[in-house]
Amino acid sequence: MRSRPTLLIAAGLLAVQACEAQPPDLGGPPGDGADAGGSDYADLIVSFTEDGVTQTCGEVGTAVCGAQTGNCMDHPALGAPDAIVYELEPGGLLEVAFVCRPILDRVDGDTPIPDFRVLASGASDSNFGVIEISRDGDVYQSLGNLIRADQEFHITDTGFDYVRFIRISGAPTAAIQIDAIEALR
Ligand SMILES: [Ca+2]
Ligand SMILES: [Ca+2]
Repeated sequence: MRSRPTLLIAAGLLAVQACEAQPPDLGGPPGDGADAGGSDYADLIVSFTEDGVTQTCGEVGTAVCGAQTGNCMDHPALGAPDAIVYELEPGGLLEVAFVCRPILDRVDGDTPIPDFRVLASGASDSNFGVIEISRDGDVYQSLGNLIRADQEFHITDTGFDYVRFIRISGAPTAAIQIDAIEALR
């Protein structure tokens, strides 16, 4: 019995360590969420299109790390890849956020290296998605087209050194299957 307080303290220290995050310069919310250590995958679905109707399920301004709410808790594009995909339909839109930890612009000396990856299939030169990125979920910049499976992207050319939001607008002809969106660390 005497060892129990020690164990509890040790468990508490481990929990604190596990919750430590690298705070972004945006003043992000490291702290209490289940994902507070920083997920490498989109941790918030802001909105998406289903059967031509836009579903909104994330309040951008009040988003808290690890606290996806609404009807997106089980959204197939949320979190790590699991082979369960979201069908981005023609004309549709998927908007996700990295609330726990933003996507950072990575460089290797003078060499830019990719910063995030869209784990998807079904995209091609003729059946593409348009990728846009944003810091605040309000002002977006176009980053190019999603034209192949598991394509990697650089945020460097936009002038952003980090972003939190990615928006993918649907291809003109057929659906694109999106499993997850990964920040490269
Ligand atoms: Ca980069
Ligand atoms: Ca998935």
